[in-house]
Amino acid sequence: MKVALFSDLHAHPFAQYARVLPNGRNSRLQDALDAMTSVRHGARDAGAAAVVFGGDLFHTMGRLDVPALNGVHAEIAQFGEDGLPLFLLVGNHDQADKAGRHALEVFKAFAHVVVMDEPGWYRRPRAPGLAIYAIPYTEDTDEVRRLLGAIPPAPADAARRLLVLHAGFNGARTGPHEYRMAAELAAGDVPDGFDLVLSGHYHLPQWIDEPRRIAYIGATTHQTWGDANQPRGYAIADLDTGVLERVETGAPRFLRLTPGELGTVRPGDFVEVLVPHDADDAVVAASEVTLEEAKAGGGQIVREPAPSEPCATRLRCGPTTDLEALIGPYVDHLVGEPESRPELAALGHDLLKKAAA
Ligand SMILES: [Mn+2]
Repeated sequence: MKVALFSDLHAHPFAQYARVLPNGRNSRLQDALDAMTSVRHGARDAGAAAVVFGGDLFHTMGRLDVPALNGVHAEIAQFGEDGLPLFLLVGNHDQADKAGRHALEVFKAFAHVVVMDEPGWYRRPRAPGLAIYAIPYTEDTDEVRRLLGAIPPAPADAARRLLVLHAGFNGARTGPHEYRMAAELAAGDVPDGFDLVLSGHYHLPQWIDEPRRIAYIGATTHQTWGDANQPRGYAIADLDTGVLERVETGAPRFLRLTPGELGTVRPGDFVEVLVPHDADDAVVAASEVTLEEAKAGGGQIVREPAPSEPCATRLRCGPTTDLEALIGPYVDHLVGEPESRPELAALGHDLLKKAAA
């Protein structure tokens, strides 16, 4: 049995590099909607029994952008025409308040959609062999751990069992701008008995554990510069073999490249071209032309920072030396004029005393 997976869509009219399309829509929102179409076609072509979404359908917490809601609503309706059951988990960005209200409520009206907004087992007659235990996002990791320890037995007639959550896992790699939870789950918190454990939340698709039992689905598209050069897309999971096939959508990517790598740019990509700090203006101009010829959707040429002076000397202090003892050698190292050193050293000692108080 195959299942199509996507997560962290964050459908939103992002302003950066956005154009207004002939249909009046923000192009960055359209990119997310087109990615949903890719997931639907990928699921159909793979013969998937169902589609599972790992949370964060929308971007802005607590309120819905009207074009984003209408566009996502229309895409979700299309999944029904293909006869595919669509299981939607509530992520933190979909939540509106602590009382449990969320942005996915409206989709409960679709017969093919299952909104997983409470911990529990979820099933659909169209995918009779599949049972999904879902844990929607909560910031209380201890509560998630408690729920994981108290999962009721799976329905006996379910041949395949998935666990889907939206949580932070210890050891996961995250992008530079991603919010990392203070207390995270460990792979060992997840009980056995599932064919696959899937999480949304962190945007980099990856396995969490060595036996390849727990995976981050990863975000569907690139959203910000924090995503640069990282893989994004959807996945087709074969629950009989445990193999997860990752598929990129055609959505624009955020890329940071050298001029020599510009051949990898697809039309529409957002590209930052890194040139050496001392590149002459001709190199910069040539890169600008190449970027334009590649039909990038936006971007710029950036000079790399000049390399800092290599460290010629080391303070003669061991790594375990206490801070008090470091001040003298540090001031000697930095300050050229010997007559100003005592005053600065005294200031340093004074600051340390204040900091310790
Ligand atoms: Mn999230």
